[in-house]
Parts: sequence; structure tokens; C-alpha cells
Amino acid sequence: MEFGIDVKDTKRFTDEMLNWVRGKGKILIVVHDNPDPDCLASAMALRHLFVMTVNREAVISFSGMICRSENLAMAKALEMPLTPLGLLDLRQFSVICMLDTQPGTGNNSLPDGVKVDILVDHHPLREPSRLCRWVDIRDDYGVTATILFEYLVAQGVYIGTKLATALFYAIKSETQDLGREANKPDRDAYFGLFSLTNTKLLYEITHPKLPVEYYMMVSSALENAKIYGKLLVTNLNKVSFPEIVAEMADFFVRLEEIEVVLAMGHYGDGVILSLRTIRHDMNSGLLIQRLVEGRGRAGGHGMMAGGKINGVSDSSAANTEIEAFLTKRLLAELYVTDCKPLTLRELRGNDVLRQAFRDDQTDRIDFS
Ligand SMILES: [Mn+2]
Repeated sequence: MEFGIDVKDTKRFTDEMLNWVRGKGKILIVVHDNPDPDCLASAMALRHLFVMTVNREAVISFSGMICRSENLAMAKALEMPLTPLGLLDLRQFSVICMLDTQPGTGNNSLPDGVKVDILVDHHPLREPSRLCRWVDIRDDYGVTATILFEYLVAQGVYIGTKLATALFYAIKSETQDLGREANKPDRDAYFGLFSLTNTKLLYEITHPKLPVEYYMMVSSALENAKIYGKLLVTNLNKVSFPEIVAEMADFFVRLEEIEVVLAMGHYGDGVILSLRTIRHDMNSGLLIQRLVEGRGRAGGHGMMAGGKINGVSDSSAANTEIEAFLTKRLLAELYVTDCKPLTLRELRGNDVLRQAFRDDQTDRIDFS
């Protein structure tokens, strides 16, 4: 297939990498815990690349769960073969690949000390990652799936409808249709893949039926939202699936006047965090690392980041403590002092704020 993109360097890298794989035993592909469309599509693409070029199957594995209905619909529609990491004997594998995450980041469950051979990611390079045999980190790419798309193009591998739909959906969802942190390679991949996607399948993935728990969690995110000027913090407390935390952060960053959102929710044995900003002068990845310093692990990009604080009980006292601790640090980071939070209801009733906001609006259509 011809996509009109420059894959010279990618061709050289993948030629050498595939040659190295050829002489090895079983292949394992590890993606991050509670996988998202980007890492799932990337894993499908890498697995397909191994089948088509060196005629070898690979096992795709992760820890945690896929709960978000869209991601479940994707895994189901694409018949993705997935194995829980805990069930595998890692000594059986002679090639270990890691996608969309890096060793020691805290969001994947590959045990420390297990060496990663092939590492492909779009998050900033971490020092320990240099020890991997094949490293392809492109932090100027919006999506890991775009890198894997280029592997397939460079190797002249046929991309079928299902895989094209998966890769397209990964780019679509992670960059919000190229609007967030997407660069030229992502745009080229998005448009190149679009004509190959099955739009009916795509619709099934983007519009799945949602469980009642979903609406309950949205309700608690709304109830617990606290607004500190341009910052919104919401604590969902106990969540029935982890991906909802990031989804609610995306949801609230669209609220008028809000520039930074921190969402959190208790899941498993800890608290999951998600940070979003619309400000281009902020680095959410570094900011969230400062927020959790000494208590948890985190990382991310400029406008979106995530993290986890382990070992927190699901009691409401423990959740309140975490929220207060993180909010205090975040307010200090943003130089906000002496700010009493408002709930959404209070925000609506706050005439001063609302008036200031209305004065600011020049694009409102008024038929009154
Ligand atoms: Mn990603």
C-alpha cells in the first residue's frame, strides 16, 4: 500500500529489528494496565507485523481490566486475543516487547528486572529505557499507533479492514480527531487509514450501550466537582472501572472558564489520577509527577497525564485525605491562594463570576 509518507528510517530500523527477532523464540507484547485503544491497536499491529514478516505469532498481555464500553467493544469487534500477564511464565519468552508505556513507569505490570527487548512509545524517554535492545521513542507523535502504522507501511504489510479500524480509532480517540497533541505523522496516518476503515464497525465502537454504573459515576463526578477559579478537582471516590477517571477529566476540561482539571477515583488498592489542561504553557506530565512525589507514580504529555497512588484504603476518610493532599499541592503549583471552592450549583448561582464570564463572551448568539 502506498501512503505517500517517508518511512526510510523506519524501514531500516524495522529491517534490523525483524532480523533480530527471526532468530529468537516466543514473543510477548506487553501493554499498559487497563489498556486504552492506542496500546491495544498498537499491539494488534505489531502482532500482525510479526506474523506477516517473520511468520511468528505473539502473545498480547497486560494487567488490570478493559472496562470502558468503547474499549470493550473494540476488543470484541476486533476479536483481539488477550492474556492476563499474571497467568504467563515470563521465562518462556525470548522476545519481550513493550508498547505505549516504558519500564518502571508504574502503569504496566511487567516485573522489575525483566528485560524489555523492543520498546515503542510516544511518551518522553526515561533513562532506564536506554537499556532496551530496540528503542523507538517518538515523543513528538500523538499516538503510539501511528508509529506502528509506519512499521506496517515501511514493511509493505497489508492492512486489513479490522486492523485499519483499530488503528484509526486509536488515533481518533487519543487525539480527539487530531485536535489534541496530533502532529503531521498522526494526520497522515489518520487520513491514510480512514479509507480502509469499516465505518459500521467504527460506529459500533464509538456508540456502545453503557452500563448503569457509568451514569452513577458521572453523577458522582458532577456532585463532587469543586471549582477553584480556573481549576476543577473532582473525586469520584470508589469507581467500578478505572478508565472513567480520565473520561471525566476530559469531560470537565470543556467546562467554560476551566483550564486545568484533576480527576481521581479509588480502584483496586489505590487512587487513579488524571490531569488535563487546555494551556499550552503547562506540562501536565511534569506537573502530575510533582503532585504525587513521595506517594505515587505518574507521567504523561503536555496536555494530558495520569498517575496512581497505591496502598490507599477505599474508606471515605482515606479518599478525602488524598483529595485534600493533592488539591493543596496543585493550588500551590498554580499559585492559587486563599480560594474557597465552589460546587457546580454554586458556580451557576455566583453572579459575579457569571457576569465576568458573560462580559468575556463575544460569540454568543442571542435571539431574545
Ligand atoms: Mn498512547
